[in-house]
Amino acid sequence: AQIERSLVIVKPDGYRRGLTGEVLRRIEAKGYTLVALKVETADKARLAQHYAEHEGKPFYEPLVDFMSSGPATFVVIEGQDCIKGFRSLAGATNPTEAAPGSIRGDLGRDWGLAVQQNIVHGSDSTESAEREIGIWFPQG
Ligand code: DAT
Ligand code: MG
Repeated sequence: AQIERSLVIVKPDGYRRGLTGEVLRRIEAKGYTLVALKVETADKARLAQHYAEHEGKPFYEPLVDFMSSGPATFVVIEGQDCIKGFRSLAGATNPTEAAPGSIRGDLGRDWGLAVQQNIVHGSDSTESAEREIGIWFPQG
C-alpha cells in the first residue's frame, strides 16, 4: 500500500453528457485527492503518444477521433493505491460488462459503436501513470 498518482480523463462523452462532476464526486468520495485538473480538447499528436500501445488495432483510429472530438477533463489524482483503486471505480472497459456500481457500469454506453464510449480513462500501472501525467501535464 502506497501513495500513488494516476492520470484520469473524463472523456468527451462524459463531458458532453455533463458527467464530469459525477466522476469527480466519486473520486473524492473514495478519498482520493485532486492534484491537477484542466479542460482541453486533446490534439491527435498527444493522443498518439497516450495510446501508443493500441496503434494498429482496429479501434485505434476511431479512438483517437473520438478522444479529440471535443473537450475532455484531465485530472491527476492522488491516494493510497489509487491506480488500481480508480480502475476498480471505473469498471471493465466494455460498459455492458462493467459491474453496476462502477462508473462505466452505471453510466457508460456501448451501442455497437466503433469505439467504446466508456466515460473515463485511468492509468493502468505506475509506469503508465508517470508517462501519461508527463504527456498531459508537461509543466509538472
Ligand atoms: P481501458 O480504457 O479500460 O484501459 P484499453 O486500454 O484496453 O482499455 O483501451 C483503451 C480504450 O480503447 C478503451 O477505453 C475503449 C477503447 N477500446 C478498447 N478495446 C476496444 C474494443 N475492443 N472495441 C472498441 N473500443 C475499444
Ligand atoms: Mg488502458
